[in-house]
Amino acid sequence: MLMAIFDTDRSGTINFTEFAGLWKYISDWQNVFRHFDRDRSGSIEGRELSEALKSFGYSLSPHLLTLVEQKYSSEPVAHGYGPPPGITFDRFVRACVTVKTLTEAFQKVDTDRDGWIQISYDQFMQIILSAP
Ligand SMILES: [Ca+2]
Ligand SMILES: [Ca+2]
Repeated sequence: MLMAIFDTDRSGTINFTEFAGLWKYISDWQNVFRHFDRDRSGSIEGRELSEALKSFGYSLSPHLLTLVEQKYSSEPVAHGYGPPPGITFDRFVRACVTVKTLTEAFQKVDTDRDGWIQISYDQFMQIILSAP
């Protein structure tokens, strides 16, 4: 996913300029992640997720927040080691980029901004496939 975003000249590799962009992007995200990981658990969970998304301008219903959390949380660990429960860094970035991509795709179609859209199967598939 990162490769696809940062390989801006689509050469299949990441050159120095692209790498610098990537590095800046990751360190920015790490700051965001640390900022919202209020209990310093190493993962984003519950309120931390809703606060993060709200600060990006996405106010999801509690039901949707639960779905996002379930979808992007690490699998529970049976043996007591592995990633902490909740959403770890790379999954957090993916969750935010997905929410952003899908929300923007919806808003582009919802031209009268009433929160409802009527779309064809083709448009629906385009929106889903545009998500990372
Ligand atoms: Ca946390
Ligand atoms: Ca509409």
